[in-house]
Amino acid sequence: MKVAKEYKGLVTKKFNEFFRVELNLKENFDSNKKFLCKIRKSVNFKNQLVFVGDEVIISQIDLKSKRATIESLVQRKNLLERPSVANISNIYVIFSVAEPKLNLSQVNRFLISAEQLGVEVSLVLTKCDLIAEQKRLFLIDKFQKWGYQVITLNLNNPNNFKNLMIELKKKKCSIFMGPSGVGKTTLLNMIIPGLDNTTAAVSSKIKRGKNTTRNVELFSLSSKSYIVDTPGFNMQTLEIDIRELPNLYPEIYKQVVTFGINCKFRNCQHINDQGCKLNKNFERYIFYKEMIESFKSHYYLNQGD
Ligand SMILES: Nc1nc2c(ncn2[C@@H]2O[C@H](COP(=O)(O)OP(=O)(O)O)[C@@H](O)[C@H]2O)c(=O)[nH]1
Ligand SMILES: [Mg+2]
Ligand SMILES: [Zn+2]
Repeated sequence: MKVAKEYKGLVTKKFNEFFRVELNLKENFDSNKKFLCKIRKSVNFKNQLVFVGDEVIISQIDLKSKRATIESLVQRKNLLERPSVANISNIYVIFSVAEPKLNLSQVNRFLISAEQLGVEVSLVLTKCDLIAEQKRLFLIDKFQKWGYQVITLNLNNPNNFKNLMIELKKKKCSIFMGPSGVGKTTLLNMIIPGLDNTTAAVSSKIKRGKNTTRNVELFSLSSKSYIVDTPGFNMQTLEIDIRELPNLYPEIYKQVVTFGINCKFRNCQHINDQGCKLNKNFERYIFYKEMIESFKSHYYLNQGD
């Protein structure tokens, strides 16, 4: 039984030349929402150019065999690399407040890396059961001043987790990003019951192979909300155009966009005081300045040869 119409669907999994495409419609054929698809041969884009998270137009929907054909790719909003996922709406940068110890410079680099995608970035602090309440409040305040929404989690207090779930269900497509050991897998297992990814403490050797070879996949949290299940998403390579760096710090771009500060030079790097209007009285300025200076020394070195 084939359906004549074309529908827009979401690629939630990719295996070689096959794609799992989910439809999200009122007339979604009830349980027949997921289809195994191949790209139409005559179409001028290749398998490698369609990623999990992409929206595609499918046709030749066969309700019985649950097969369909991908006709075209809808223009994507963004594309993350390693893992390749299209159309992310939210990045949650995850760090533990202890074990491993919080490293501010590392948090800074992850946040900058996340900002490069140009989507909403939030910070999640795990393992708050390991610190005093006062310290937790101190950290929330610190990172709010960095310009971020901060969500704190404590495995012993399920209420915190409930709030995160409510938030995730409002977002289109979220991904967790953070160094290893901070609790990303633990969190995903709580969010997607039955997923049973291997956490570090349990696994190490036995199941590591299985964990690292798993393909990236989207899991549905509500009718319009997905989370990326990825075993090994750390940090994008920091290949930043130096001129872009001010746009990756909320403390800076808010001054420019919201308050309209107007430095003397249009491409002001906010390093020298000459004609610079940026209020540099914020904690991360030192990280910013270091990064600009390291870019510069790199640039001059290359110019020298
Ligand atoms: N005390 C405490 N331990 C946690 C919490 N979340 C995760 N862990 C532990 O941290 C370790 C690493 O977690 P895992 O999810 O594998 O981290 P990942 O490397 O980021 O995926 C495991 O032993 C977890 O049980 C938490 O909120 N509190
Ligand atoms: Mg993990
Ligand atoms: Zn300036």
